[in-house]
Amino acid sequence: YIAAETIHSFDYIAKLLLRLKHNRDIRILIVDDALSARNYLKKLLLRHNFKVSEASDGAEALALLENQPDIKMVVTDQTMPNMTGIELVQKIRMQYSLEQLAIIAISATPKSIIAARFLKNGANDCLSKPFNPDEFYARIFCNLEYIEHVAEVQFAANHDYLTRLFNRRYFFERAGEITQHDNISNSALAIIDLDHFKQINDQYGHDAGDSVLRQTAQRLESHFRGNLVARFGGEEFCILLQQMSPDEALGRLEFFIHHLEHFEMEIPNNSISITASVGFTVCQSNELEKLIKQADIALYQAKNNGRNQVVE
Ligand code: GH3
Ligand code: MG
Ligand code: MG
Ligand code: MG
Repeated sequence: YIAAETIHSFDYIAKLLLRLKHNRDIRILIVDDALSARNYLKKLLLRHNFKVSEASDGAEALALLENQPDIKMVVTDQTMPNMTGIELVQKIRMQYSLEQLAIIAISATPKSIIAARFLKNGANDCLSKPFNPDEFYARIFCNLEYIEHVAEVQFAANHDYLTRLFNRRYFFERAGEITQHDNISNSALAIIDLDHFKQINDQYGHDAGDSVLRQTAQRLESHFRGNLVARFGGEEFCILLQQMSPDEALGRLEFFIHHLEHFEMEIPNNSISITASVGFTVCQSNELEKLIKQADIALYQAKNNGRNQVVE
Protein backbone atom coordinates (compact mmCIF):
# COMPACT_ATOMS: atom_id res chain seq x y z
CA TYR A 1 0.00 0.00 0.00
CA ILE A 2 1.37 3.38 -1.04
CA ALA A 3 -0.50 6.47 0.04
CA ALA A 4 -1.58 8.76 -2.77
CA GLU A 5 0.33 11.52 -1.09
CA THR A 6 3.56 9.51 -1.39
CA ILE A 7 3.04 8.93 -5.10
CA HIS A 8 2.47 12.61 -5.54
CA SER A 9 5.65 13.38 -3.66
CA PHE A 10 7.64 10.99 -5.91
CA ASP A 11 6.46 13.07 -8.87
CA TYR A 12 7.27 16.18 -7.00
CA ILE A 13 10.78 15.00 -6.15
CA ALA A 14 11.42 13.85 -9.71
CA LYS A 15 10.37 17.25 -10.98
CA LEU A 16 12.51 18.99 -8.41
CA LEU A 17 15.58 16.91 -9.28
CA LEU A 18 15.13 17.73 -12.95
CA ARG A 19 14.79 21.37 -12.04
CA LEU A 20 17.94 21.27 -9.88
CA LYS A 21 19.95 19.90 -12.80
CA HIS A 22 18.56 22.53 -15.14
CA ASN A 23 19.22 25.35 -12.66
CA ARG A 24 22.98 24.96 -13.12
CA ASP A 25 22.62 26.90 -16.40
CA ILE A 26 20.65 29.75 -14.88
CA ARG A 27 22.24 32.80 -13.36
CA ILE A 28 20.35 34.98 -10.92
CA LEU A 29 21.49 38.47 -9.95
CA ILE A 30 20.95 39.56 -6.36
CA VAL A 31 20.82 43.33 -5.79
CA ASP A 32 20.88 44.52 -2.19
CA ASP A 33 22.94 47.10 -0.32
CA ALA A 34 23.07 44.91 2.83
CA LEU A 35 25.73 42.22 2.75
CA SER A 36 23.80 40.06 5.24
CA ALA A 37 20.70 40.12 2.99
CA ARG A 38 22.80 39.22 -0.08
CA ASN A 39 24.42 36.37 1.80
CA TYR A 40 21.07 34.97 2.89
CA LEU A 41 19.55 35.11 -0.61
CA LYS A 42 22.72 33.65 -2.08
CA LYS A 43 22.59 30.74 0.36
CA LEU A 44 18.97 30.02 -0.64
CA LEU A 45 19.76 30.16 -4.37
CA LEU A 46 22.95 28.10 -4.16
CA ARG A 47 20.99 25.41 -2.33
CA HIS A 48 19.00 25.00 -5.56
CA ASN A 49 22.12 25.02 -7.74
CA PHE A 50 21.62 28.43 -9.36
CA LYS A 51 24.59 30.47 -10.44
CA VAL A 52 24.60 33.70 -8.49
CA SER A 53 25.92 37.20 -9.15
CA GLU A 54 25.76 40.03 -6.63
CA ALA A 55 25.47 43.79 -6.83
CA SER A 56 25.30 46.23 -3.93
CA ASP A 57 23.50 48.95 -5.88
CA GLY A 58 21.53 49.67 -9.04
CA ALA A 59 24.44 50.96 -11.11
CA GLU A 60 26.50 47.87 -10.36
CA ALA A 61 23.49 45.69 -11.26
CA LEU A 62 23.06 47.39 -14.66
CA ALA A 63 26.77 46.94 -15.42
CA LEU A 64 26.60 43.25 -14.53
CA LEU A 65 23.56 42.74 -16.78
CA GLU A 66 25.57 44.11 -19.71
CA ASN A 67 28.50 41.80 -19.06
CA GLN A 68 26.69 38.61 -18.04
CA PRO A 69 24.15 37.70 -20.70
CA ASP A 70 23.32 34.44 -18.92
CA ILE A 71 21.48 36.34 -16.15
CA LYS A 72 17.85 35.25 -16.45
CA MET A 73 16.47 36.78 -13.28
CA VAL A 74 17.09 39.73 -10.96
CA VAL A 75 16.11 39.64 -7.29
CA THR A 76 16.22 43.21 -6.04
CA ASP A 77 15.80 45.07 -2.79
CA GLN A 78 13.80 48.34 -2.73
CA THR A 79 15.64 50.64 -0.32
CA MET A 80 19.19 51.20 -1.56
CA PRO A 81 21.43 54.27 -1.82
CA ASN A 82 21.61 56.15 -5.18
CA MET A 83 18.91 54.15 -6.95
CA THR A 84 15.82 52.49 -5.46
CA GLY A 85 14.66 49.05 -6.52
CA ILE A 86 11.74 50.59 -8.42
CA GLU A 87 14.09 52.92 -10.31
CA LEU A 88 16.28 49.94 -11.14
CA VAL A 89 13.25 48.05 -12.47
CA GLN A 90 12.36 51.04 -14.68
CA LYS A 91 15.90 51.19 -16.07
CA ILE A 92 16.06 47.46 -16.72
CA ARG A 93 12.73 47.54 -18.56
CA MET A 94 14.05 50.13 -21.05
CA GLN A 95 16.31 47.36 -22.32
CA TYR A 96 14.88 43.98 -21.39
CA SER A 97 11.32 42.76 -21.74
CA LEU A 98 9.33 40.93 -19.08
CA GLU A 99 9.97 37.66 -20.93
CA GLN A 100 13.69 38.16 -21.46
CA LEU A 101 14.56 38.88 -17.87
CA ALA A 102 12.39 38.24 -14.82
CA ILE A 103 12.56 40.64 -11.89
CA ILE A 104 11.49 39.76 -8.37
CA ALA A 105 11.37 42.63 -5.91
CA ILE A 106 11.87 42.15 -2.20
CA SER A 107 10.91 44.92 0.15
CA ALA A 108 10.57 45.51 3.87
CA THR A 109 7.61 47.77 3.10
CA PRO A 110 4.38 45.76 3.39
CA LYS A 111 3.35 44.19 0.11
CA SER A 112 -0.05 45.90 0.15
CA ILE A 113 1.75 49.24 -0.22
CA ILE A 114 4.65 48.43 -2.53
CA ALA A 115 3.51 45.53 -4.75
CA ALA A 116 1.39 47.55 -7.16
CA ARG A 117 4.19 50.08 -7.71
CA PHE A 118 6.70 47.34 -8.45
CA LEU A 119 4.38 45.47 -10.79
CA LYS A 120 3.29 48.63 -12.65
CA ASN A 121 6.92 49.50 -13.29
CA GLY A 122 7.72 46.10 -14.74
CA ALA A 123 8.60 43.68 -11.94
CA ASN A 124 7.34 40.16 -12.58
CA ASP A 125 6.61 39.48 -8.94
CA CYS A 126 7.35 40.67 -5.42
CA LEU A 127 7.86 39.51 -1.87
CA SER A 128 7.85 41.23 1.52
CA LYS A 129 10.51 40.82 4.15
CA PRO A 130 10.61 38.70 6.18
CA PHE A 131 9.51 35.98 3.78
CA ASN A 132 9.05 32.27 4.03
CA PRO A 133 11.74 30.44 1.99
CA ASP A 134 9.08 28.17 0.49
CA GLU A 135 7.30 31.18 -0.93
CA PHE A 136 10.62 32.57 -2.16
CA TYR A 137 11.38 29.35 -4.05
CA ALA A 138 7.83 29.09 -5.37
CA ARG A 139 7.99 32.59 -6.85
CA ILE A 140 11.45 31.99 -8.32
CA PHE A 141 10.35 28.74 -10.00
CA CYS A 142 7.01 30.06 -11.23
CA ASN A 143 8.62 33.05 -12.86
CA LEU A 144 11.48 31.08 -14.36
CA GLU A 145 9.03 28.57 -15.80
CA TYR A 146 7.05 31.43 -17.26
CA ILE A 147 10.00 33.02 -19.09
CA GLU A 148 11.27 29.63 -20.25
CA HIS A 149 7.83 28.79 -21.59
CA VAL A 150 7.57 32.08 -23.46
CA ALA A 151 11.06 31.53 -24.93
CA GLU A 152 9.99 28.07 -26.17
CA VAL A 153 6.83 29.43 -27.73
CA GLN A 154 8.76 32.26 -29.38
CA PHE A 155 11.32 29.82 -30.74
CA ALA A 156 8.57 27.60 -32.14
CA ALA A 157 6.83 30.59 -33.74
CA ASN A 158 10.00 31.73 -35.51
CA HIS A 159 11.67 28.47 -36.46
CA ASP A 160 11.03 25.60 -38.78
CA TYR A 161 10.52 22.39 -36.83
CA LEU A 162 12.39 20.08 -39.23
CA THR A 163 15.55 22.08 -39.93
CA ARG A 164 15.48 24.50 -36.98
CA LEU A 165 16.26 27.33 -39.39
CA PHE A 166 14.16 30.47 -39.21
CA ASN A 167 10.80 29.90 -40.84
CA ARG A 168 9.04 31.78 -43.62
CA ARG A 169 7.01 33.91 -41.20
CA TYR A 170 10.15 35.12 -39.41
CA PHE A 171 11.98 35.68 -42.68
CA PHE A 172 9.24 37.98 -43.96
CA GLU A 173 9.11 39.85 -40.67
CA ARG A 174 12.88 40.33 -40.26
CA ALA A 175 13.83 40.79 -43.93
CA GLY A 176 10.89 43.21 -44.23
CA GLU A 177 12.32 45.29 -41.36
CA ILE A 178 15.83 45.20 -42.80
CA THR A 179 14.80 46.19 -46.32
CA GLN A 180 12.59 49.00 -44.96
CA HIS A 181 15.00 50.52 -42.45
CA ASP A 182 18.60 49.58 -43.20
CA ASN A 183 20.82 50.62 -46.03
CA ILE A 184 20.43 47.61 -48.30
CA SER A 185 22.30 48.84 -51.36
CA ASN A 186 25.00 46.30 -50.57
CA SER A 187 22.66 43.34 -50.13
CA ALA A 188 21.30 40.51 -52.20
CA LEU A 189 18.39 38.13 -51.81
CA ALA A 190 18.77 34.51 -52.88
CA ILE A 191 16.31 31.64 -53.19
CA ILE A 192 17.84 28.19 -53.18
CA ASP A 193 15.80 25.23 -54.45
CA LEU A 194 17.02 21.64 -54.33
CA ASP A 195 17.10 19.91 -57.71
CA HIS A 196 14.87 16.90 -58.37
CA PHE A 197 14.23 16.58 -54.68
CA LYS A 198 11.03 14.65 -55.27
CA GLN A 199 13.14 11.81 -56.68
CA ILE A 200 14.98 11.52 -53.36
CA ASN A 201 11.71 11.01 -51.54
CA ASP A 202 10.52 8.56 -54.21
CA GLN A 203 13.74 6.57 -54.31
CA TYR A 204 14.90 6.59 -50.67
CA GLY A 205 11.78 7.48 -48.72
CA HIS A 206 10.44 10.52 -46.94
CA ASP A 207 12.73 10.12 -43.91
CA ALA A 208 15.78 10.25 -46.17
CA GLY A 209 14.28 13.37 -47.78
CA ASP A 210 13.88 14.93 -44.33
CA SER A 211 17.47 14.10 -43.49
CA VAL A 212 18.69 15.73 -46.72
CA LEU A 213 16.73 18.87 -45.84
CA ARG A 214 18.27 18.96 -42.36
CA GLN A 215 21.79 18.46 -43.70
CA THR A 216 21.30 21.09 -46.39
CA ALA A 217 20.10 23.49 -43.70
CA GLN A 218 23.25 22.82 -41.66
CA ARG A 219 25.47 23.44 -44.70
CA LEU A 220 23.62 26.71 -45.40
CA GLU A 221 23.94 27.87 -41.81
CA SER A 222 27.65 27.27 -41.65
CA HIS A 223 28.33 28.82 -45.09
CA PHE A 224 26.22 31.91 -44.54
CA ARG A 225 26.74 32.58 -40.83
CA GLY A 226 25.81 36.13 -39.92
CA ASN A 227 23.25 36.38 -42.71
CA LEU A 228 19.53 35.78 -42.43
CA VAL A 229 18.95 32.17 -43.57
CA ALA A 230 15.47 30.63 -43.56
CA ARG A 231 13.51 27.67 -44.82
CA PHE A 232 11.12 29.25 -47.24
CA GLY A 233 8.97 26.14 -47.59
CA GLY A 234 9.34 22.58 -48.88
CA GLU A 235 12.85 22.21 -50.35
CA GLU A 236 13.34 25.94 -50.80
CA PHE A 237 15.58 28.14 -48.70
CA CYS A 238 16.07 31.88 -48.67
CA ILE A 239 19.03 34.06 -47.70
CA LEU A 240 19.45 37.76 -47.25
CA LEU A 241 23.14 38.36 -47.98
CA GLN A 242 24.13 41.60 -46.32
CA GLN A 243 27.09 43.91 -46.69
CA MET A 244 28.63 42.37 -49.76
CA SER A 245 29.00 43.38 -53.38
CA PRO A 246 26.94 41.59 -56.07
CA ASP A 247 30.13 39.82 -57.20
CA GLU A 248 30.87 38.59 -53.71
CA ALA A 249 27.28 37.39 -53.26
CA LEU A 250 27.49 35.52 -56.57
CA GLY A 251 30.85 34.05 -55.57
CA ARG A 252 29.57 32.88 -52.18
CA LEU A 253 26.47 31.29 -53.70
CA GLU A 254 28.48 29.54 -56.43
CA PHE A 255 30.92 28.30 -53.85
CA PHE A 256 28.02 26.91 -51.84
CA ILE A 257 26.36 24.95 -54.65
CA HIS A 258 29.75 23.56 -55.65
CA HIS A 259 30.29 22.45 -52.05
CA LEU A 260 26.80 20.93 -51.88
CA GLU A 261 27.26 18.98 -55.10
CA HIS A 262 30.35 17.30 -53.65
CA PHE A 263 29.04 16.86 -50.13
CA GLU A 264 28.20 13.25 -49.26
CA MET A 265 25.02 13.15 -47.20
CA GLU A 266 24.51 10.17 -44.96
CA ILE A 267 21.04 8.69 -45.15
CA PRO A 268 19.95 5.32 -43.72
CA ASN A 269 21.95 2.55 -45.48
CA ASN A 270 23.29 4.94 -48.09
CA SER A 271 25.07 8.13 -48.88
CA ILE A 272 23.98 10.52 -51.61
CA SER A 273 24.67 13.97 -52.93
CA ILE A 274 22.32 16.59 -54.25
CA THR A 275 22.49 19.75 -56.31
CA ALA A 276 20.65 23.03 -55.97
CA SER A 277 19.61 25.88 -58.21
CA VAL A 278 19.80 29.47 -57.03
CA GLY A 279 18.10 32.65 -58.14
CA PHE A 280 19.37 35.88 -56.68
CA THR A 281 18.79 39.56 -57.02
CA VAL A 282 20.70 42.60 -55.86
CA CYS A 283 18.52 44.65 -53.50
CA GLN A 284 17.60 47.75 -55.46
CA SER A 285 14.14 48.08 -54.02
CA ASN A 286 12.82 48.39 -50.49
CA GLU A 287 9.89 46.15 -51.36
CA LEU A 288 10.59 42.66 -50.15
CA GLU A 289 7.80 41.12 -52.26
CA LYS A 290 9.36 42.59 -55.38
CA LEU A 291 12.82 41.29 -54.48
CA ILE A 292 11.44 37.81 -53.89
CA LYS A 293 9.65 37.88 -57.23
CA GLN A 294 12.88 38.86 -59.01
CA ALA A 295 14.87 36.13 -57.25
CA ASP A 296 12.14 33.66 -58.13
CA ILE A 297 12.29 34.58 -61.84
CA ALA A 298 16.08 34.09 -61.75
CA LEU A 299 15.56 30.71 -60.03
CA TYR A 300 13.15 29.66 -62.76
CA GLN A 301 15.84 30.47 -65.34
CA ALA A 302 18.45 28.51 -63.39
CA LYS A 303 16.12 25.49 -63.51
CA ASN A 304 15.44 25.96 -67.22
CA ASN A 305 19.14 26.35 -68.02
CA GLY A 306 19.81 22.87 -66.63
CA ARG A 307 19.87 23.32 -62.80
CA ASN A 308 22.91 23.24 -60.43
CA GLN A 309 23.71 26.90 -61.13
CA VAL A 310 23.28 30.44 -59.86
CA VAL A 311 21.42 33.00 -61.99
CA GLU A 312 21.04 36.69 -61.25
P1 GH3 B 1 12.97 20.77 -59.29
O1 GH3 B 1 14.36 20.40 -59.62
O2 GH3 B 1 12.23 21.27 -60.48
O3 GH3 B 1 12.90 21.72 -58.18
O4 GH3 B 1 12.23 19.44 -58.86
P2 GH3 B 1 11.80 18.97 -57.43
O5 GH3 B 1 11.50 17.53 -57.45
O6 GH3 B 1 12.83 19.40 -56.44
O7 GH3 B 1 10.54 19.88 -57.15
P3 GH3 B 1 9.04 19.53 -56.86
O8 GH3 B 1 8.39 20.84 -56.51
O9 GH3 B 1 8.42 18.73 -57.94
O10 GH3 B 1 9.07 18.62 -55.58
C1 GH3 B 1 9.38 19.10 -54.32
C2 GH3 B 1 9.20 17.96 -53.38
O11 GH3 B 1 9.60 18.30 -52.06
C3 GH3 B 1 7.77 17.50 -53.27
C4 GH3 B 1 7.52 17.35 -51.79
O12 GH3 B 1 6.96 16.10 -51.47
C5 GH3 B 1 8.90 17.46 -51.21
N1 GH3 B 1 8.87 18.03 -49.86
C6 GH3 B 1 8.40 19.24 -49.48
N2 GH3 B 1 8.56 19.39 -48.15
C7 GH3 B 1 9.13 18.25 -47.69
C8 GH3 B 1 9.54 17.81 -46.39
O13 GH3 B 1 9.41 18.51 -45.38
N3 GH3 B 1 10.12 16.58 -46.29
C9 GH3 B 1 10.30 15.78 -47.40
N4 GH3 B 1 10.86 14.60 -47.21
N5 GH3 B 1 9.90 16.16 -48.63
C10 GH3 B 1 9.35 17.39 -48.77
MG1 MG C 1 18.28 47.95 1.45
MG1 MG D 1 10.55 23.90 -55.09
MG1 MG E 1 13.19 21.51 -56.19
